[in-house]
Amino acid sequence: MEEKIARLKKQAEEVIRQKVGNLSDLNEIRVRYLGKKGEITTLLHSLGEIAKEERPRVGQIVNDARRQLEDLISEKTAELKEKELKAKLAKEHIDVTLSGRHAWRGHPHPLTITLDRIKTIFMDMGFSVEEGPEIERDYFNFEALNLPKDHPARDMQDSFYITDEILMRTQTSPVQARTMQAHEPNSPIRMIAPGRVYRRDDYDATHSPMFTQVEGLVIDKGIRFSDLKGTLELFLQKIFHAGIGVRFRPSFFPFTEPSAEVDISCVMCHGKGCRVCKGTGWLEILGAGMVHPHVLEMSGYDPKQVSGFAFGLGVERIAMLSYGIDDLRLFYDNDLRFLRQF
Ligand code: 2NM
Repeated sequence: MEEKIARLKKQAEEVIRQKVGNLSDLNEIRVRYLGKKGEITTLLHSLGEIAKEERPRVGQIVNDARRQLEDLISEKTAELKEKELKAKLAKEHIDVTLSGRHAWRGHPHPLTITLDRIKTIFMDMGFSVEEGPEIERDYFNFEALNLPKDHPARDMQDSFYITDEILMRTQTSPVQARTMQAHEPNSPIRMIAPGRVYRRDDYDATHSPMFTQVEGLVIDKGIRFSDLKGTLELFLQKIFHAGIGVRFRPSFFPFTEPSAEVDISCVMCHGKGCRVCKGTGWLEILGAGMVHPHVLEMSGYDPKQVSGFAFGLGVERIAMLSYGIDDLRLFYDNDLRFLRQF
């Protein structure tokens, strides 16, 4: 019995000292010798098999062996815990000298920047900013704007119809018609209507089936063509630069009479003639005119008492000329290499 105890103890001590490398192995050893069915525990239980006089002495030896093993296991546990902590700290160690990861900071899209600049210029001149639906009734999109039934824009080939009566708006002027009808007849209006418009078109460097427009409308007693000229000249000086050349050419729109197309001197060559202005020195930038009497009448205004001017421009075109962008698709493709430049 005594020999067996000494052998077991020696065996356990050797394994703990030399073989055990982690806490879970150590626990296995503890269970094997000191657990409920462990070898030392079993020895204690078998004390009944030896002579009565021998029991206290042998019991003492087994208990001593058990206590010493327990002490050794505690010691080894502390040692292993320390070792595991050190390994963990080494693995999770943070290099505080490493530069931090910066958060991505977003910014407005170049079209939004351009539209905001346009809005600010008109708001500074006392214009309100009005919005309306992109899915519009044929009546507001065409009828109320004096577009005849046989006008090419009304063709299925040129507009996105949803039903015979409903389509994607092809311009933002329906917002002007809606605003006039929402007003007391003949009350003054000074508004712009920015937003997306839709036309059946190819998608290439200069065409898109969706683009962004700003249309403007001013109605009051005694509004004249000179008000149109002054307002648009000031707008163009502010959106491009002071002193830019501006010229008005006669044109035609169903909703205005007289109508004009407005050019600026080429922003690339300053009027000398280049590829962008196709050698003319001028760039077409706006359409405008005095609101047609019939358009005023249809929305409840009396052309004998008030008059007005209106205009329309493309936001993409202004952004392209401001930033020197030569491909319209860059605005819609969401390539961060492009967008990060603004
Ligand atoms: C343009 C050119 C000329 C225009 C007309 C109207 C309204 F509602 F008053 F009739 N809104 N916008 C207009 C006039 C638009 O775009 C090139």
